[in-house]
Amino acid sequence: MRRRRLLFSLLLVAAAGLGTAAAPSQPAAAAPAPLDGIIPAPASVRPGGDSYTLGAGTRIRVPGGSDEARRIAGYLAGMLRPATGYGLPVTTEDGRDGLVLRLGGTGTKSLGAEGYRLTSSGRAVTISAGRPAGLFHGVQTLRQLLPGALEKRAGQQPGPWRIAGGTIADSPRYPYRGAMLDVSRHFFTVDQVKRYIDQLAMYKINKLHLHLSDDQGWRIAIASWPKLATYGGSTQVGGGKGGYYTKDDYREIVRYAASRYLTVVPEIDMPGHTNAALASYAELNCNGQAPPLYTGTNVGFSSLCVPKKVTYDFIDDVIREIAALTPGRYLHIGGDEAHSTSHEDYVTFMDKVQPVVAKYGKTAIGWHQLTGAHPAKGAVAQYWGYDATGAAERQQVADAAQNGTGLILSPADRAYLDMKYDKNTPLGLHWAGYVSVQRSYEWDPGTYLNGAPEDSVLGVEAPLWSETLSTSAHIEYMAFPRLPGIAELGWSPANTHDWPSYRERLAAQGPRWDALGINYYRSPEVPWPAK
Ligand code: TNX
Repeated sequence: MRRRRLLFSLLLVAAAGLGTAAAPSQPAAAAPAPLDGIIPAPASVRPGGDSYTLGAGTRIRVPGGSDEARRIAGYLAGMLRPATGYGLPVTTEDGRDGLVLRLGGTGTKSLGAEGYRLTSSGRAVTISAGRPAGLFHGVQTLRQLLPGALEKRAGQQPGPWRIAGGTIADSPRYPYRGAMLDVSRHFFTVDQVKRYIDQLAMYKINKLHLHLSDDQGWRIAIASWPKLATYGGSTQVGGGKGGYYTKDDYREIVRYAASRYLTVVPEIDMPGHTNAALASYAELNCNGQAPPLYTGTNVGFSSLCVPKKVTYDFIDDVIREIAALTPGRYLHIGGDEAHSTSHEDYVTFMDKVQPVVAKYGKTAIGWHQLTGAHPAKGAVAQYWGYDATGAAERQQVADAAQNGTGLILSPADRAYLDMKYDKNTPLGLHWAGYVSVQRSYEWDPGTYLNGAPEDSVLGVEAPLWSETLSTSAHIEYMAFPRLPGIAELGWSPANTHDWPSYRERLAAQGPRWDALGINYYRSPEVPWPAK
């Protein structure tokens, strides 16, 4: 049904294209975008009735007007005004026309913490939700239903600004839909992180996992151990000057993410991946000697000193200070590639560190190696294995899931945005193989890990490791167009999964990304419209 509808609208567009062959400057955008043409695919779509057209008289109504709903209305207005050129005043007056944002009210409870309903007719487009996050996600849907030229910031664009008639009722498949940014291998500024947050929000991603420490750099100020940031953060891969977030910088990231309904998940990776900390404080080393700072890309050579008491004083301070900056429930403790820590030490270490996370009121997430130790009650494991991962390792993760450990799925040969698309990709790595756009999309989080109960899966995450990436253009080239696919796997019901229609929907994002200045990879797998 969905496919037939999409095909039909494509035929319409194609027919419109033929009809205007004599006048190529005429935009072929006569029909508004179909309601099921967005990413992530909505849970349910009922098209029909007249479309709505934004006009000079359109008002944005926030009846009842909680502060948060008003703020979202302001965000929507700010998004629509530049390209439409319309005033779009925001009012708390109720009414049956315009763009209406309704928070609470009848029938919205069933939409859950993040769901929304969007109803469009000739008179109004109404977005209803039980919670502000749902309103915000509904606004992202509305945005995608309008032409990509909406995103241009070079003055008024021609329009028309039409939204197809019908109803969307939508809520996510999974509560955890994350993206990780490695700010350690290369440092990214607050503004660069905000730019990525805005891009993630378009696709209803709700977690930003920041990989804040690694061998090459410690990126967050810790008052009780100041040299971590000032010395441990003073370089990066390749020997550049690195950087770190002051606590105010970090609060600003957390605040900005929250304004886009993303929660920040901070990660301090340990006991391995800790050279920057070991270089900053000699006493953290078993031999009492600080190693030099590291600017290469090897992994697995560093370890905190498991038997020393000072190690746990250090961890207590770091986790206390970071927990205090973290409104979300999760705190990620890494735990991957601890190749310089004996298994026995690793288990001892995790037994000691997980209670510290709980003591400061947070839930620990670890890379899935944590399942080889004793995951604490309520702990979450992030699976980053791939097709070549051995059966025993997979089984260990599945067994932990059966015992109550929640899972976040980030299979490296599907969800790792730092993997090259193919052998010609100028950036990225390929230890897990090449990850084409189709490959990154074609898997089901619900059935991916054999033996793991379906309800153990909290969601998905797309990590972006930055050994080879140092600019926003680099981030975007690797994330786009694969990130929206992972976002869709996290949001959309399994029965919407369909590569042939997905690639058409993805292609339709191209003009929007062009307008936003996103440096995406024009993969030949996707039928992009000509520029
Ligand atoms: C493996 S994935 C790592 C990272 C690297 C990444 C590069 C994981 C938990 N550890 O240290 O940056 O591969 O793709």
